[in-house]
Amino acid sequence: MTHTDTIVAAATPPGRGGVGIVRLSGPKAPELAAVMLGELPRARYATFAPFLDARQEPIDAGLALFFPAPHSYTGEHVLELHGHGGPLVMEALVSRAVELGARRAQPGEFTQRAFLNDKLDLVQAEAIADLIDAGSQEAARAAMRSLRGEFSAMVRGLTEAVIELRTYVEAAIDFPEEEIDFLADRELAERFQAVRDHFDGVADSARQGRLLREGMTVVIAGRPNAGKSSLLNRLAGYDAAIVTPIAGTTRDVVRERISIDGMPLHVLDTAGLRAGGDLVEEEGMRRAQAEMLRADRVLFVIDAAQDPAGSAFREEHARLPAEVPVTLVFNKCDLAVGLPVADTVTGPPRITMSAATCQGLAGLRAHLKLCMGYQTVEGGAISARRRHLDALARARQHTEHAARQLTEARGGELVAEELRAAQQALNEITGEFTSDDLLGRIFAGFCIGK
Ligand SMILES: Nc1nc2c(ncn2[C@@H]2O[C@H](COP(=O)(O)OP(=O)(O)O)[C@@H](O)[C@H]2O)c(=O)[nH]1
Ligand SMILES: [Mg+2]
Repeated sequence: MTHTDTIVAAATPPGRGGVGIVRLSGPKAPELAAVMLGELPRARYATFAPFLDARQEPIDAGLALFFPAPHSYTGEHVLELHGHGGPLVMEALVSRAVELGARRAQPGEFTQRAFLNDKLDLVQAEAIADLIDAGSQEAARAAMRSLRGEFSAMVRGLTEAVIELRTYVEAAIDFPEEEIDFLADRELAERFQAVRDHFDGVADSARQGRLLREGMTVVIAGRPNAGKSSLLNRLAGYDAAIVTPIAGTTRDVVRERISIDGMPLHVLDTAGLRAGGDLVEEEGMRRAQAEMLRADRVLFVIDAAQDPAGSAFREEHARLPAEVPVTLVFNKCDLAVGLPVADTVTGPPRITMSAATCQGLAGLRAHLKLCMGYQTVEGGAISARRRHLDALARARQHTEHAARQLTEARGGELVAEELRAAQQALNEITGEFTSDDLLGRIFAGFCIGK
């Protein structure tokens, strides 16, 4: 895949810095280098040169690096100009390149070209964005593993297992007189089971990888004064939200991004749920409801001293989104000593704690990790996205359909067809099979200049 146009962008973030880098990629890069630098620098050597404007005046002077195709990040001719990191210098260099026939790059366009030129697969391209966006050390390390190809290798291994199964079935179709016996073979059932187990292993890693990247969102809800904002502050480790003994203090949604052992946690504190608030509080409650719909979990905080039976939850239950899981947090246990906190075996899980003394806080953190299935992975996690999980789930479903065709209909053709579909879904992950639409969506999430 060759592009006819040459793209340019600042590769370093906007703002001031010691060094700023402008990058060009495409067929015109050598020609532009010759004009802007006076001559084409030696390939892959750092060459000190003036960066010239149209009147041959230096815009800046710095290091020029030329990477001839195909041995570059994008696989095309690439020129890097390392100048002084000021926004005006960077813009002047980009404008000069545009004057000379380059085009300003779209977000992620350099990496998209690298993908289209087979420099990396789609999972690796996504890992680059994940590395740049990583919110914790663990997430950065996981992105690096995906970038090195560990996740791609897992997906390819799984794809090969599916192909092997498919070949086995297709061999049977070629010999129709033996097909029926063959499809009833125990060996085939065992092979199906092995592929299923393989799916489970890869999906497990991918789930952890997605958690590391995206984390979970929890909404703190409950009656006014139950200690919701105090809980947010304890989880955040500083006073993010205003806490007072006055009911109705929190009116807007307060958001904090924290991490539990590397798992990003988005915590949202909301206005207390009660009847008879003023207009602002009403709006706050409406927003709280909207946030709960999008959450992975609701922490319903109860004042254990005032309401040891948790009747607030029973009263509000119907107004909480039915599909979002809830944890009941019995707060203020420091005041509730001796009070029996009503215990039920059924219903949502319960945590007893005190935002004042921090008693039970570690238990709540462990509980949040547990209910998202987050674990610190031995040997290291990889980074993954929802897109990967969806494709894995689809591939798995096709494999299950194939297994059902086998046991119920004994139709070899249909088994093979489903396995083909499974293989195609897996190919979407690494990008062997993609639509322009999907590529557009993936690379639009990158920063400009990457
Ligand atoms: N003793 C005690 N007081 C608490 C605890 N949590 C919160 N409070 C107090 O309860 C009042 C209401 O807390 P706040 O976090 O604003 O509740 P919210 O309305 O649910 O956000 C404040 O005076 C807090 O200091 C707790 O665990 N123990
Ligand atoms: Mg509050």
